[in-house]
Amino acid sequence: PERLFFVDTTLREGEQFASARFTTAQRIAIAEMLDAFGVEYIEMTSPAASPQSARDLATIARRGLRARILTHIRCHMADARLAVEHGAQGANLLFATSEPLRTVSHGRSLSEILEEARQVITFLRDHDLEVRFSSEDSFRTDLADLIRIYRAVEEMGVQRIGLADTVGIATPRQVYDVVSAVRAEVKCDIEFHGHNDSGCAIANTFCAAEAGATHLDVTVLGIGERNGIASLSGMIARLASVDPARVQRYRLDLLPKIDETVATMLGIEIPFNQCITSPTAFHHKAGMHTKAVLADPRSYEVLDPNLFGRQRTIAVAHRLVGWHAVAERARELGITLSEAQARAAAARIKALGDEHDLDGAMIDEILYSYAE
Ligand code: HCA
Ligand code: CU
Repeated sequence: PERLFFVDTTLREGEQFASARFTTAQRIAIAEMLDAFGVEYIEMTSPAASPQSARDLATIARRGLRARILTHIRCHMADARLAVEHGAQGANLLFATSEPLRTVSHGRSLSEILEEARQVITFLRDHDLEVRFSSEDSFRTDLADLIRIYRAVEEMGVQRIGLADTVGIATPRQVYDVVSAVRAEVKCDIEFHGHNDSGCAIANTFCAAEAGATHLDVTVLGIGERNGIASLSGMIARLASVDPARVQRYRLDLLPKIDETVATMLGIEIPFNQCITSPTAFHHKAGMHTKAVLADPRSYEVLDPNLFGRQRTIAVAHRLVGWHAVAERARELGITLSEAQARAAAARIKALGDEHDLDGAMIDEILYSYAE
């Protein structure tokens, strides 16, 4: 199998989403669902963030999940000690390296950053934690600086370096190029974290994997700061549409429940454009589409809904309906229509649909009128 891992950060990046405030029970439920699904890593909020975050990290780290429990911390000794004390199995270290963020937010030179990093990385490795070092805002960081940092931290003993498109500015091609350049310079694993400000989170994360990234950051529904990062269902869809074998190790049928559960916790609906789990993800409407899908679903479905415990819908209660879809609905009702009858029924539905909204009951009534 390919070396590709999901780092689900719903319990860290996702907690930075506007309406997120998970209780302990909800954090446990999310971690257990993700673990059952099969994500390899679960990233949790730093124990330095709040007392409850610290307790919940310890609780979930002790739970014996298959997924490794990581915590996302600043590259400081104080945070590193807390990560160890609370039982994290790995630490995802972050440091701002781009010009805009270094001057605005941290104001330290690269040499200062690396000096502190050495101490923190050594301490964490001595305590057997898996360590990742990520450059915040990697795509506005000078490439030579980036490579200098990654080579230095690799030499200090990290298992993985991370590239973060913190502001969602990177283009897919740029991600491919930068990750390829970094891939050529380090031997360790590479993580990618992509924000969605310009709508490229999934594309960018996929390009990172194509260029050799091994660890992909996702959250349930893509929640996170602002409009979030790559979603778990989106990345599964992206990989499965290339080759379903790439995701067959996951419990794909659990995806709808995971997305629904987290949406409910957040007080939102699953977005209509969410891959796989949107209510309309497998909804076919226009006559040309429904005719083809009824003949062979692969005509307009790149993903098989059954893989994810979902079903397609063939919509008939609207004016774009085609007679094939009408005939199929009649068959479901046990009514046999001739082609001429199905065409006549479709014409009726179209005319009515021009006048007002339709629903399934109205359509069935029309079809029953042909049954006598
Ligand atoms: C942030 C941090 C981060 C970290 C990503 C990472 C980002 O909230 O700014 O550690 O890889 O997007 O840079 O989420
Ligand atoms: Cu982020």
